[in-house]
Formats: sequence, structure tokens, C-alpha cells
Amino acid sequence: MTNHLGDMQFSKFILIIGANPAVNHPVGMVHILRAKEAGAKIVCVDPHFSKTAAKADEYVRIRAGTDVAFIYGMINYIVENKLYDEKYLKERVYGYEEIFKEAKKYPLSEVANITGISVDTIKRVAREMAQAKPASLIWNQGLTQHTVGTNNTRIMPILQLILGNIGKNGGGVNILRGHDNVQGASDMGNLSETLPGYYGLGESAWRHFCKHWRIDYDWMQKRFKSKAMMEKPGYALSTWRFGVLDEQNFNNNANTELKALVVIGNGISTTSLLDKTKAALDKMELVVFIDPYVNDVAVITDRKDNLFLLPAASQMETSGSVAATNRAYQWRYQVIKPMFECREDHEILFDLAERLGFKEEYQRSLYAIAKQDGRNEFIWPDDATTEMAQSIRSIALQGMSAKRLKSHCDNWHMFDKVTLKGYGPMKDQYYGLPWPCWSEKHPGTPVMYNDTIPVMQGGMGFRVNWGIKAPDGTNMLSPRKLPHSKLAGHPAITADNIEEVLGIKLSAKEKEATKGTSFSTGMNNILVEKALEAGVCPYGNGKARMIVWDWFDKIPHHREPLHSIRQDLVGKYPTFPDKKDLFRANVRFESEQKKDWKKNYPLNLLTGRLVAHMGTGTETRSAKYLAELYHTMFAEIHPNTAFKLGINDGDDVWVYGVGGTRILVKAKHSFRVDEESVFLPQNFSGIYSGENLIDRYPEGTKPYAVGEAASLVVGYGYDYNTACPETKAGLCRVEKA
Ligand SMILES: Nc1nc2c(c(=O)[nH]1)N[C@H]1C(S)=C(S)[C@@H](COP(=O)(O)OP(=O)(O)OC[C@H]3O[C@@H](n4cnc5c(=O)[nH]c(N)nc54)[C@H](O)[C@@H]3O)O[C@H]1N2
Ligand SMILES: Nc1nc2c(c(=O)[nH]1)N[C@H]1C(S)=C(S)[C@@H](COP(=O)(O)OP(=O)(O)OC[C@H]3O[C@@H](n4cnc5c(=O)[nH]c(N)nc54)[C@H](O)[C@@H]3O)O[C@H]1N2
Ligand SMILES: [Mo]
Repeated sequence: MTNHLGDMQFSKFILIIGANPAVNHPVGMVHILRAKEAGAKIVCVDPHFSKTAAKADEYVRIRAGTDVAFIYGMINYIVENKLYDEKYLKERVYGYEEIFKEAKKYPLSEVANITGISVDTIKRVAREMAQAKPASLIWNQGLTQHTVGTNNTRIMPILQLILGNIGKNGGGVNILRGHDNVQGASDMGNLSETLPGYYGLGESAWRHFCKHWRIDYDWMQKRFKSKAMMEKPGYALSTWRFGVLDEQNFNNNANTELKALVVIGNGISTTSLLDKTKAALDKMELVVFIDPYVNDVAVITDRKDNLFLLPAASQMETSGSVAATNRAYQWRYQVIKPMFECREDHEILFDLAERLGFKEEYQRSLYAIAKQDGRNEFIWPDDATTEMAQSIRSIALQGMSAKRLKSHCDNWHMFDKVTLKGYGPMKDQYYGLPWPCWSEKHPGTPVMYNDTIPVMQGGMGFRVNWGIKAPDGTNMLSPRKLPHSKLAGHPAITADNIEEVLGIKLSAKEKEATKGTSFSTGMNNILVEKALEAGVCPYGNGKARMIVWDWFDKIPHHREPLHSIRQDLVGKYPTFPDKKDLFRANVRFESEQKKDWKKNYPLNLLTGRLVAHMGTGTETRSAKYLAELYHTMFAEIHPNTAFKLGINDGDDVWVYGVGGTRILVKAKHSFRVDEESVFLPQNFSGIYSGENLIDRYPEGTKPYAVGEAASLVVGYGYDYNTACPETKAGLCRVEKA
């Protein structure tokens, strides 16, 4: 999120596309409704008439998986009518001419044909959004869970840059995050392609963390089969099954089949191809769940031994920092001590490290940090927070000490809920110190990329991350200066360039202390402090780029979903070529799309969430009153379609997925879907293809409601870059049971 929830109250227009905050972010939705009360127009673009659509000024129904085409239609109209922000583009953006050229390939009649949205509507939304200053853009999983998920998430900021809306209060691209602390999970690198802080997996990233963890780099390398494997992205949540089931994929994993799985805090029955997950779990040698509840997949697998459930403490029974959707960190105090035999996650992981023989190395930096403070024992989680602050400088967590975060929590009432500004003892700080937070004196950054305020008030240009020259020779530095700085565009600050770039001299001691490092890789904050003194942002001041020169789609293109209801458009807008070794799996694109899927699976399959349940529903279906609100899994189907299929409201129906799997659910007649679509909620588990598994839950742990998991019928299909499953655009068939 470039901005934050309260900031939306400054918006004059809010485009919500592929998100349903009324259901999924009901507290955040309050700010959107406040903006509406103050006169902002709210437009919701969604294939499903959601609760957010019901609250919007205008609902625009779009065919799932066609958002890129819709936005190009808007850009086409904006360019024709010169509604773009020319000064902003010239000064701050690289590659927009290419996008303008591409938009010409999307005449509005063609966009209407692809998306199902009328030409008049495309024009009106484009004009109103362009004329409203500022306009905000919100998205979430409706855009990411597609083969073109990355293209979707690129075209949206491109639109906002064209309108000059990034770096402004009330503007920005505002991606509403999922789980509690999911932003923190990604900041901490709980992803298989990077170490914490988005440093990547290259040798320099490993060396950086080895230094902070006080680990010998060679020792670390020996933990891996080879240096190449150490630096190679691992399996993803969506691809690991192929590493158990499919020999071809073992090659990508150093010819090794996966034998054991430890699941900590994930309800894996929500991942598509649940039948493959089950087959993989049945085959492995060891499966461990670390969870406060019985993970629903533990009852889906047929395995009889070597299946362990380790009871984890809940968030109420533990403490530490968590990151909110706007990059702000908050301290969470323990409410009660862990009950019964459950233990905090980190305690379980410390024990695991001990059994694996590296507990001393695992905890070494915590002891080193305690020692800096004159203690022999480390304090959890405070010293771990210090470790984060010391090592994660790429996104600048260095201003976030445990002490500072606790003071924000203790003085919660001293912050403005709309601007996040602090008062009294919290003056000159923003709530939660949204990153980048460059030093203990920095206030945090509530709105990113605002280059009209000084760096010490959260100002910055765009990050210089891809060199100072584009491959075509264009200068990638911004001609603009931050207030209080003498310097226009400049590269990221390193020990090698600091004297030249800032025009200063380092002392011999400072030189020694920063040798060979950059603003993001040092063991101290010297380079950063010098940049701040000069009034510049340590990561440079560059242009945003609209072209990713080393990707397959250098600029976003519309590509039909893998299983498309519009077979007639597949020829013109084909998917990607098949891809080898995407998170260690060989993934089918073109070869999968080629078949005539529509013949047997004539309906669009949409999935989304219910307000009373969370994720798998493991936790919420175990809460009596929430289970009462939604207790039965259902499929929404348009009455006209249902009539043709002989299905009454409340009938049992089989929904078939393109993989040949099926689920047994209740039909719900609904106008929220169009005649060509079926909607399934994603929050159920515990019934598997007609078989109720409730008796497999250990005594005392049975949920109050169980239901079929949508992920059993969601089709094969992955984002070309991230391997996120295509759960938001697929096909299905419905039959009366
Ligand atoms: N009550 C509740 N709250 C939750 C969750 C929960 O399970 N329950 N889950 C949390 C998590 S982990 C997450 S990630 C977030 C998710 O938050 P959201 O992304 O808001 O969740 P969804 O309901 O899955 O999908 C949003 C909307 O995208 C629409 N959509 C589907 N396909 C397309 C498409 O091709 N184009 C467009 N424009 N729209 C499309 C769907 O119809 C749906 O209305 O919610 C979080 N909050
Ligand atoms: N069809 C379809 N499928 C989807 C989606 C969709 O929109 N449509 N959305 C996708 C998305 S965005 C998501 S995030 C996933 C849902 O994400 P999941 O991770 O599958 O959902 P949750 O139910 O939140 O699972 C969290 C698990 O962690 C456990 N847990 C809770 N607190 C703790 C703790 O402190 N420690 C430990 N160790 N465990 C804990 C819970 O009991 C639960 O078992 O679904 C994905 N799948
Ligand atoms: Mo999520």
C-alpha cells in the first residue's frame, strides 16, 4: 500500500477493482464510506455483485480475468482526450510512450467485447477518475489470483502514474493485505525467493545476513547441497506438491523428491488442486502441523502414521511486532500465558533447530544483541525486533526499536486516525512508523513517493533500483529535488559514491566503518544518517519505470485466462508459453489453454470470501456463533441458468472442476452472478467430494460447521511470475445431484 486507510478520506474518487473491503476489510471500509460521505465517488469493478458493490455509487460488472484490457481502454480514452498529467510523466516516469502506443491497440469497442463493459461506461469511469484530483485505487485478490496477476498489478500503478496520483495524499495504489501480519510475513521474507527485507537470494544477500546473524558464510553454504541450490528460489505454497508427485520436477530440486512437510500457520486446504495436496500428503514420509487448531488437511489425508499435530499458541498468548497493510508496525502484548500444552511458535522452532543440530547458530545473534546491552540472556521478542531493525535496511526498519513500537501502542490515543500524525509525547511521529523509517529520529512514511516534503517528514522520490540508465540510454534519475536538499536525482547511496554524490568528506573512522557497504548493507547507519543530513532519501531519487526490460511481458498485455469461456478470444490474446522451473515446477500455460475446455465446463467459476469466516475457516468454523451465521457451503447460480439445468434454490448440486474433481454443495439462486457464472465461497473444508470427514477430527476439536473446499474444483493455472494459483478465473460445470 503506498498510502494508508485513513488517507482515503482525502480521495475525491475511489476505484475498487478486484477487492471486496465491505466483507474482507470492514474496519478499513469505514474510511471509504467516510470519503463517500464527503463527496467522493466510489466505483466498484467486479464480476460478482459484492457487498462493496452494494455500497458503491456505481457497480461495473467485468468478465473475470480481463482487467488489463479494461484499464488499457481507460488509458486509451485518457490519452485521446489528453487527460493525463504531462508534467508528472515527463519528470517522474520512464516508458509511458510505450504504454500510450499499446493502449491504441485497445479500441473501446474491442475492450467492450473483451470485458463485457459498455463503451459509455469505460469512457465515463475514465473521465471521472481522471478529473477527480486526487483519485485512489484499491485492489486485492480479485487481481492477483490469475495467470496475468502480475500484469494486473502492474497496469494499476501505471494508470495512477498516468494520472499523476502517486505520491499524493488521497491518491496512491492501495492493496489491502490479507491476513493479520501478512505484510510482516513478506517483509520477513517468508517467501522462497528471498531472504528477509526483499534482499533476494544472491551471494551478497546471504553474506549480509550471515554477518548480522554472526554466522560463518561457509558454514551456511554447507547447509545446502550446492551454492547454486542455496541461491535458487525454493518451491512455493502452490508448487511443492509437484515436488512429491512428479518426477520431472525432482530435477529442478537437485533430483530430490520431497519427503517431509512442516506446515506452520497455513491452512493448506485453501490451495488449488486439493486432490494433489492430498495425494502428496498420503505419499510423504513425515507430515507435521504446527497450529492452534486441527488443520483441516490433517483430516483429508488418509495417512495413518507419522502425522503430527503440534499445538501452537494463539496470537493472544504471544507478543511481538506485527505489520499492518500500510507498512506500519504495531506492538502486540501477550494477553494470557499459553494454555494447556500449547507453546509459542518460536519455542517450537527453537526446539526444532536443536533436534536438527543448529540451535546455537540459530540463536547466536540474539545472544550477541543481549551482550551489546550487558545481558547474558536474550529477551524475546525484544531482541529479535532489534535484530530486524539492525539487519533490514533495504526497506528501512532501522527506526523501529521495540521501545519505540511499544510507546506507540501505549499512546494509541495520541494519534490522529485519519492522518496518523502524533500529538503530545508522540509529536513528529506517524502511527506505527510506516516503513521506510530511516532512523530513530525519523517519523515513518505514511504516503510513499511524495517528493514535495523533506525526507525527515517522510518525503522521497522513486527508488533507484535498476541502474541510473535504461537499456535505451534514457536517464532514470528524477530532475526534481526534495525540499531542503540541493540535489536532484541521484543514485542509491553507497560507501563508494557518497563523497561524490553528496559532496561531503567522510572521516577515516567513518570510511573504515562503512567500507564496501551501501545504505542497505551496512552494520551501522552512517551512510543513511549522512544522506538524511543532506536532505536526500538514501535509496536514491529516480523515475518510476513502466517497462520491465528483462521480463517476458515487458509491458502488461491482456491474456485470456487459462480456462477461458471466450474460446474465440484465445487466438488473439493467448496465454504465456509453458514455463520450466517456476518455483521448481514445470508449469503448463499454452499447452493447457489449447484444449476446448468450454465444451464440458460451460460456466465461469468465481471464488471469494464470506464476512463471518476467515481463510480455510478453520478458526471461524470452530466458533459457535460465527459457524451459525454461515454453516453450509453453497454455490451461487443465476436463476435463469439454474432453471435451464433443472436446479431449484436449495437443491444439492455437484460442481465439477476442469481437473475432473467434484464437490457436493447447496445451490443458491442469486442475481449477484451473471448467467454465465457460478460463485463459490472459499471458506469451507472438512467435507471431501461428498464425504463428510467430521469423525476424523480428534475428540473435542470438531468444528461446528464443515463444508466442501472450493479448492478441490479450482483449476490448474498459475501466475507467470509468482506462481499464485489462478483461483479467480476458471471454468466449471454444475449438475443436479
Ligand atoms: N471475512 C474475511 N475477511 C478476510 C478474509 C476472509 O477469509 N474472510 N481473508 C483475508 C485475506 S487472506 C485476504 S488475501 C483478503 C482478500 O480480500 P479480497 O481480495 O477483497 O477477497 P475476495 O473476496 O477473495 O475477492 C475480492 C473480489 O474480487 C472479485 N474478483 C474475482 N475475479 C475478479 C477479476 O477477474 N477482476 C475483478 N476486478 N474482480 C474479481 C471477487 O468477485 C471478489 O468480490 O481478505 C482478508 N480478509
Ligand atoms: N478458491 C480460492 N482459494 C483461495 C483464495 C481465494 O480467493 N479463492 N484465496 C487465497 C488466499 S489470499 C489465502 S491467504 C488462502 C487462505 O489462507 P490460509 O492460510 O489457508 O487460511 P487460514 O484459515 O487463515 O489458515 C491459517 C492457519 O493458521 C492457524 N493459525 C492461526 N494462528 C496461528 C498461530 O499463531 N500460529 C500457528 N502456528 N498457526 C496459527 C489457523 O488455525 C489455520 O489453520 O486461501 C487462498 N485460496
Ligand atoms: Mo490472503
